[in-house]
Amino acid sequence: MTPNHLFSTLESHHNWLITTHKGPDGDAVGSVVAWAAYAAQCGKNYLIVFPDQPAAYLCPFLEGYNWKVFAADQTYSGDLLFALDYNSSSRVGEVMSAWFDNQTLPKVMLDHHPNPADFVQIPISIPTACSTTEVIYHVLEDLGQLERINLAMAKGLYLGLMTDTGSFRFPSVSAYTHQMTAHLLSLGLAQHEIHEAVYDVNSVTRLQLRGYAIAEKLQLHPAQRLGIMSLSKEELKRFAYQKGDTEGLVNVILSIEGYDAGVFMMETEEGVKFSFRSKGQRFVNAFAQAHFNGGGHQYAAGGFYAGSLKDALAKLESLIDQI
Ligand SMILES: [Mn+2]
Repeated sequence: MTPNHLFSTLESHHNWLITTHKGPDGDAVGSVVAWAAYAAQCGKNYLIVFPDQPAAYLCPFLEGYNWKVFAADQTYSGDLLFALDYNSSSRVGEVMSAWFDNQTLPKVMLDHHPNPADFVQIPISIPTACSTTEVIYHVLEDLGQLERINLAMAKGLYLGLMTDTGSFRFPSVSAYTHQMTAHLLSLGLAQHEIHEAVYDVNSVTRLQLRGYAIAEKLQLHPAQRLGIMSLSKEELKRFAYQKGDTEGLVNVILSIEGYDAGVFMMETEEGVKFSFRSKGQRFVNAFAQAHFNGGGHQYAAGGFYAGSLKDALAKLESLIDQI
């Protein structure tokens, strides 16, 4: 499945630029960490370039790595460019995508989002993989490089697996996922430390924001088996919102008995950000794409509305039977 020329491309380039999508999540950070650690294992120089600052809880995973947040007035030199955990250059945001598209160096994508755009020379897309770190593992297996995986790589690979599968519970988890996990644990990986680093780092205001959203801001639509949660700029400010504070909050809706779809909406300076989640026979990516400039996976998609929270909510409510 992995193109033959990938190996020769990796061999013949020594300065790797590693990028991931805007608003990097656990899989994005896990992927770049695993790939950077692999670069180091192979004796390459590398630089990780993020479109924006990763959330605070993910920064400890980046300790000791060479990474920067993209700035339009800086130059980033390398001879091979990697796009990890995204399937179109638009996913790095307007400013960085202009830079990305202008680069003449060879580009490699490693990703698991469906329907990749044609934006790199070597696209490696495995939509059935539960995370991009699983794609990376697959590629290393195809290249006969599994023995190169060290503890540093294992940490990144596990971080992506754990976060993109809701701790190994989503339908995307396969026997292969668990075989990969078994290999990572056999290297001495302390998996409980990764769970604690991601899930046991709540601030009091973060918990209070989540409690408030559930208690006061959850609209239930039992006939549609759908819940909608929304937070305004003022509400976020009241609870000293920090990036990442609302991550996974939308999944709470899916945990309600009899509900199989959830929408979380958050007001920002630019407009309203949406997170759509579903399970079972219900899919949300087509809806997100058709109505809210978004897309993603069948069960997890994002979206955006350029306008007020009130208008975004009104639009969503008018379309409620189509979700
Ligand atoms: Mn992912």
